[in-house]
Amino acid sequence: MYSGAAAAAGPPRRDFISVSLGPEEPVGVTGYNNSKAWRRRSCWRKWKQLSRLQRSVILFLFAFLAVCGVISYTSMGETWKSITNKSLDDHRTEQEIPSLKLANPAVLPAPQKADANHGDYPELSLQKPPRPPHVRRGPFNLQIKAPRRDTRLKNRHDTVRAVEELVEADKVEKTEKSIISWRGAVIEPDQNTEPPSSKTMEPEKPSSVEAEDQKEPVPINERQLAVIEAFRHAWKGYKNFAWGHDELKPLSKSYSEWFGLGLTLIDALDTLWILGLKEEFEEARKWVANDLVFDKNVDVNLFESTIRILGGLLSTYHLSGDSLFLEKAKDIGNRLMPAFKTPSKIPYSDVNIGRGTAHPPRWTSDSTVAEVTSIQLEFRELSRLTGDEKFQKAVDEVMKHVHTLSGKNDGLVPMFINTNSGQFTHLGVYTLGARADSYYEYLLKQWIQGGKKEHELLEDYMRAIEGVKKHLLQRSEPKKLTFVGELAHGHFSAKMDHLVCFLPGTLALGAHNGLDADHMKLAETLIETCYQMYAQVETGLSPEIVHFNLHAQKGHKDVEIKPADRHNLLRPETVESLFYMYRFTGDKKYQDWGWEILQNFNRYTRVPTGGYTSINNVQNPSNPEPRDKMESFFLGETLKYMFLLFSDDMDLINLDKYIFNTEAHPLPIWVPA
Ligand code: DMJ
Repeated sequence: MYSGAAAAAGPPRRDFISVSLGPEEPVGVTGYNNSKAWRRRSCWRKWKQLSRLQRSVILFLFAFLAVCGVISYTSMGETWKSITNKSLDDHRTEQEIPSLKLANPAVLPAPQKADANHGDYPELSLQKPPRPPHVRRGPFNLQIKAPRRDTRLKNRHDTVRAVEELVEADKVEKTEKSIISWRGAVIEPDQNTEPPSSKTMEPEKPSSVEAEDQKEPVPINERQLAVIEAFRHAWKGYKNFAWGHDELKPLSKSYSEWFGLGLTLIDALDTLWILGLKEEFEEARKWVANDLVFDKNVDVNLFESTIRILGGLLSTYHLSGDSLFLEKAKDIGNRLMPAFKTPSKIPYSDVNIGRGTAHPPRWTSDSTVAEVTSIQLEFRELSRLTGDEKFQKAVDEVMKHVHTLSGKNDGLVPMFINTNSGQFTHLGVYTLGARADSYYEYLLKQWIQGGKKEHELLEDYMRAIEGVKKHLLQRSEPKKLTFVGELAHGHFSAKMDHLVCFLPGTLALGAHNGLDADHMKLAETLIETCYQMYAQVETGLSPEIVHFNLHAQKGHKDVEIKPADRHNLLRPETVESLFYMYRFTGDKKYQDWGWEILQNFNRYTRVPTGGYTSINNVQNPSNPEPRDKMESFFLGETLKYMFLLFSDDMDLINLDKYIFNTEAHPLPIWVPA
């Protein structure tokens, strides 16, 4: 290019040309000599041939170019540095996120990251070294950091959700730093709305457990030993044939899966602890530590996994002080949160804990009222322990919403609620049995858990008990047993599920906490009825559902059983209520009734090779028709309540310090009564 310019120019410029580029003679005429020495000599000769003016011009041009070069180098350098910083920041931010994830896997909403979006983060390489802190430059980072997160998120399927996750993660991180104090299982009245201390993340024993440890231990009595023996027998079957699976099938010596999460093992953890089965507890703990993985592409029922898994892990954390269980609780808690992403905020029944998606059952967009209103104790406690209010907020919102709904009948609620509209559906049917039962239980228990301050809960509870008295109570013939029936579009039905037998215990608990004394009276009459549901049956075991006789008929007992209802699933409700009744009255007849029931479980449901089984026919002692399934609540609830019922230690799980969730997992009361 410079050669062409020279051809058109006058003499000075011609000189310039010959100096800068051209060889002295055309290649091939004199031969090509490209040695360094030749080139040096040739250049020097040329330089010497130039006039002084020419040399000065050339030197001046060189100097000028040099100055320009220095200036542009400096400004390029800044730009380059900023680019370099930006890229280093990218790496740091990318690393920050996985490292948050590693440090606190549970507080990040892990499900979406787990598998679905793995491929969305190719840039999140842990191998890229982070920029050392001293290289950081405030303004650059401030400008770059926020968009950086957007860039990281841009490939995600659900950007909104991803942003929420990051905000949540940041919130958790900040809250954990700002937390100040933690006093174990019980917090001070004025602290109960404050975020808990970051110490809660450490394996510190809750103070209430320490206090109990300091007392003289009350010796275990014979009936308790019988419970321990029964538990060991059940555990033997589970361990031999179903270890790490959901439920034991004791007859076929195999197992069944529901969620594939070791349901029986988790449900049984705190029972192992309370019964003092240390070796078995350690073994189970090891399984939780090494094998319990929630990052699974599996649909779980929100309610069942909350009461059994989240509840079981939280209570075991409180009893043992072992932070492993809190970490696992946080993990499952986070994975269940997508259930609340519905138009009405009434949660869906099912959540895929691996994918982070939730949905209602295939045939309806309704959820069950009991299910959406009986997850509160667990999520509220999870918020208190983690300092992350999102869990409590989600479940409190459900209660507040249900509080305002129309469609109740004197405080009694229908059985279904729509996740789109947030309204009750299938109006006009009222029961305290399946699909509504624990709504009433959790009204009272949340009120107690929170230090008896949440008046709407108490209001709803009191109104509902009045509704029960007004619409559902009747007396049977011939024994005049008071029972709780059902109401369908104005028609009373004398049908009572065994599930309703939670009610005497709940009423007694309310009375113990200062509610009407006539609640205790009602509890006493109802527990008698529940006992009769066992005593009047051939095997001494209650069926799933009974129908009471309203009119005396010769040769008929109070209790009638329909063929479809005569199964027994090893349910706990009556034993649970017996435990409360004994605790609050000290009347040993309740222990004796429980003892009868345990013996009948041993007689008709015990499988010699290990485990207990639900049965199909409580009316046939010679063939109760074993079903080949041991439900997880037999270990989680039934045997636990038996052990506590028989205990001479009235403080063993003190009812002024603990509130049992609906799966018998004790959680601390936030303010001691
Ligand atoms: C348990 O899972 C809980 O007690 C629940 O509230 C009702 N059903 C079973 C036990 O019967």
